[in-house]
Amino acid sequence: MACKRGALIVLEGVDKAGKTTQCKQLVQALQQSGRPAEMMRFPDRTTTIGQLISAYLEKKSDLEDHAVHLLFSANRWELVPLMRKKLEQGITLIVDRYAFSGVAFTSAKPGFCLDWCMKPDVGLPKPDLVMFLQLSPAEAALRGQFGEERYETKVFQGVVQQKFEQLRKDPSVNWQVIDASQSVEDVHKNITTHSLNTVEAAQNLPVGELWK
Ligand code: Z5A
Repeated sequence: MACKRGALIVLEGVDKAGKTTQCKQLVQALQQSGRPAEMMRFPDRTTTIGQLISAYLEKKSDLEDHAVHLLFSANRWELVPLMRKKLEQGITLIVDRYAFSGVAFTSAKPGFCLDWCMKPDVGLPKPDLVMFLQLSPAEAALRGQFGEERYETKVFQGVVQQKFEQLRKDPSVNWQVIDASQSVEDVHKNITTHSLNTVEAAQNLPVGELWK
């Protein structure tokens, strides 16, 4: 007898918006309320593909821009069988970055358009909810300096922010913009409310296909 499926919930946002902090707290809150939940993050640096990506982000290797975009996408696809299995088992997945980061970061590079960047991720499991943690560059700066990894510069992050804005205009995706400048506790309350509604709504619906 099939059980009710888990929801696929994604947190997106620019650098230092608090995605990881909120993903962890949300998983805990769902578990404590008796709803099975697990966290995933992309890139998943533990796989063979993820290790190539990690070396690239840490600037230990250089990869051609199209090639690394396809690796980020392949890193999601390789986890799809596991994601589907967990969702079918009734486990809600809280995902730290997904295809939207893939598109926003690559399309922020010269010579790339959104359309080309979206293609490799067409058909991925479609999130039931994507929460975009909105934070201005000035507020992000208060949370510390940028790190040493690739992409961690003010100018590049500004272009990434604009690309996310373009992606959020797509009505086929259930976007919720969250004010990430509030305290950790207030952001958590807001995110939990949206997530509980989504977990209830998703349980009797099939998993959709992204951008199809
Ligand atoms: N990338 C890509 O190019 N293509 C793809 O397909 C994918 C990703 C999936 C992965 O970085 C890089 O890969 C990323 C995009 C690119 N590049 N960049 N930039 P990552 O996943 O390893 O790391 P990250 O996602 O960049 O982490 P982050 O953005 O730096 O952090 P965060 O998860 O949003 O925030 P946090 O770690 O939870 O919090 C940051 C700090 O702020 C920390 O000190 C917290 O204590 C503090 N914080 C959090 N919330 C608050 C509030 N509410 N108030 C005050 N302070 C707070």
